[in-house]
Amino acid sequence: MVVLSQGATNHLAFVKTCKPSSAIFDGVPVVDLSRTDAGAAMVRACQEFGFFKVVNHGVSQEVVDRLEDEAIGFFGLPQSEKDKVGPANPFGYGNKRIGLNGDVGWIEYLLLHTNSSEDDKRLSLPLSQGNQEFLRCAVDDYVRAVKEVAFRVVELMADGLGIEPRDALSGMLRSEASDSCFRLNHYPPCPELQALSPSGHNLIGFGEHTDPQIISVLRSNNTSGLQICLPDGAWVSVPPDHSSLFINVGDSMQVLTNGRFRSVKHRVLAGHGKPRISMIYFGGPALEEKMAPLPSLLAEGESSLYKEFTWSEYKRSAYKSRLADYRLGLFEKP
Ligand code: GA4
Repeated sequence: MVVLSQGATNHLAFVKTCKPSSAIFDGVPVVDLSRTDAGAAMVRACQEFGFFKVVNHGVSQEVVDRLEDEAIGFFGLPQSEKDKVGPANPFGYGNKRIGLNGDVGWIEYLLLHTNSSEDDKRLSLPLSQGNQEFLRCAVDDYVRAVKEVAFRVVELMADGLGIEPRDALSGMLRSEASDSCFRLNHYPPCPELQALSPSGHNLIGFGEHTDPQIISVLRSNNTSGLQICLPDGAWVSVPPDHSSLFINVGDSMQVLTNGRFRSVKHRVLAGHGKPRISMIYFGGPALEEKMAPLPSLLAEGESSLYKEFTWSEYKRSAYKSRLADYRLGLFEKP
């Protein structure tokens, strides 16, 4: 029998589990950004999985390490200090509650605007105090570097798909008005709860979902937990790789490519022995941007699979949904 301490039982309300899945995905597509066939390799990966990893991405290890150290420092602060930056609504510090509609997970996080002055306005983040000032700087430096990767990635995708102009996608992300955000996640280990299900990873850290934006660029420490859903519906674990960046196709990219690229359903399992730290840039378009297939991509006679909507409308609808909902369903043509 597993005996839980009072502290652990209080936490049970936030515990969701899923069937253990031990399959390790050894087929993660790898795209080397220094190769001339990078665009074609991305197109193949996005059509099949909506997911791949990038090597030779050019983000300096020093910038990554500094942010990871700052993140560890922030999540290590006393709860009362972290709570001063919360609750996330949606920006700010969140603890076990995800979004605004009742989703929970074994996670704590900081959700930030990629434009720090926006955060300062909206959140009155106490980020100019003590070590949080360093955290904000580390975030800004990392985001600056990872945005460059995102711009290159979508430009190579445009090349691979024959989109004209080739900056049709990157322009959306480069725009001053781009509605992008950044999250730092900490999945603490939970040995007591893990004891309830000794078969391994099956506590939900972040439940299954697709990302609403155009693309997401994810980096994690060397701790497993990320799983993606393959086209046949099987969940597989992505081997961690702290020196590569993982790319998720988001719902908006699915629309912009009229379904040629699929947004990838993914989730994170927690409860392993080591804490998992991840940092994710979500590249989105401007609020007024029309979300419709790029004209140069449509074949003759091909019509959009989706009704007309703006990113602002999609975002509003996403924030009314639960994590696992199929959010594009409301926008598909009958
Ligand atoms: C998933 C992708 C990003 O992490 C995020 C998430 C957002 C949140 O955590 O506030 C959402 C989720 C995400 C999709 C549906 C809504 C909104 C939680 C939720 C239940 C920041 C985003 O943009 O959408």
